[in-house]
Amino acid sequence: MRRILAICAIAALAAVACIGCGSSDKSNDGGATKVTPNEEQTTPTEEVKQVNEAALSPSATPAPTDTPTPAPTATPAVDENGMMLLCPSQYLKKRDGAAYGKFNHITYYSDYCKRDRGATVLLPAGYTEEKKYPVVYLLHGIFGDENSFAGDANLPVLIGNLVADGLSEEFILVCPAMFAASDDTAQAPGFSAEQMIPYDNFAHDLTQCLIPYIEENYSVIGGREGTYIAGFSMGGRETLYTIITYPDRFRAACAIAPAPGLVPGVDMFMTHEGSYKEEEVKFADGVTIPDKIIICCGTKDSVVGQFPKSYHNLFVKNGIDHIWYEVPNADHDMNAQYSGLYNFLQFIGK
Ligand code: FER
Repeated sequence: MRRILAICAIAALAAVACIGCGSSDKSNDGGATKVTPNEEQTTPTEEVKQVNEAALSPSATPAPTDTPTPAPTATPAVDENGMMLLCPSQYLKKRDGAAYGKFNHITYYSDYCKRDRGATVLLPAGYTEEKKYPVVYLLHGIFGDENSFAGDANLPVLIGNLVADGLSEEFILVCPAMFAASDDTAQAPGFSAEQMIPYDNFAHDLTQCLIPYIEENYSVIGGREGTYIAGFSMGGRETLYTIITYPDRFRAACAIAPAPGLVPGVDMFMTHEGSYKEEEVKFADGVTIPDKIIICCGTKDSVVGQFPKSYHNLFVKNGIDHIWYEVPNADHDMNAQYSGLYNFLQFIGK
């Protein structure tokens, strides 16, 4: 209920600000606020397929004219860094010969928050204690929780298909609840400076409590070598915050449509004090840092707008090596989310 109210609050704020003049739906999407321009709502899979196909196929052949017309051009499928701009729609469909895992809910004691906290875990379909697996921590959007990604039936399908095709190694996916409230911080998510603190604090809960719990209770490679982090929107922002704060703990990172607030800024939701000053967003000399960092965002993101691009510009300015790309025609939606994950999950073990 709290989640629905919170989503309504985002939609209302967006409407007041006159952006995304259409319906808003945040279900089943890892916390994504999906703003659909005045059109019938479709299932995520249909929506992804339609947008993917529109973006990938050449435009219809124009009627013949007297003057020669240039050949129609398709949106490039892959960029210069090897990023597939859209997740191919067949990766979101179940197929024979691939195995798909199921999410389980777990509880761990957070010594940081001094309370039990939840997470969901997606083990590889053939999980066995005889192997040691990498772990990907996947962070949800604002107002989400540990069940946000677990409610997305496409996610195990995408992962199973990537593994079946040998594009990803088998890995354990852990989806935490990010809002790491402790007694001295805000107790509910929202758009105020005070309510940003528990989100940022998750970096400490993750590194001090959740990662050790997972390493103790599952058969994992562990350490920096076997630990990856990614997130969507608020989860993208906290992915960036976490790797700036704990650069030597993660092998690779991916921030999909990262929300504002890592550094000072103002948007339609709030004034962001900034978790870091711009000049602090850098890695100290000699520190081990993630091998790969992706920042990506839809070209039509009506919620976080140009903030992801501004992070890209800041990373360039501060000399942080990373990959930046934009997802053609994607809003703050599943197309952006699956595109980022499709590319990022192929880094696992490489
Ligand atoms: C904001 C804009 C968007 C913000 C958070 C978001 C904390 C997050 C959106 C999401 O997670 O979908 O200004 O501030």
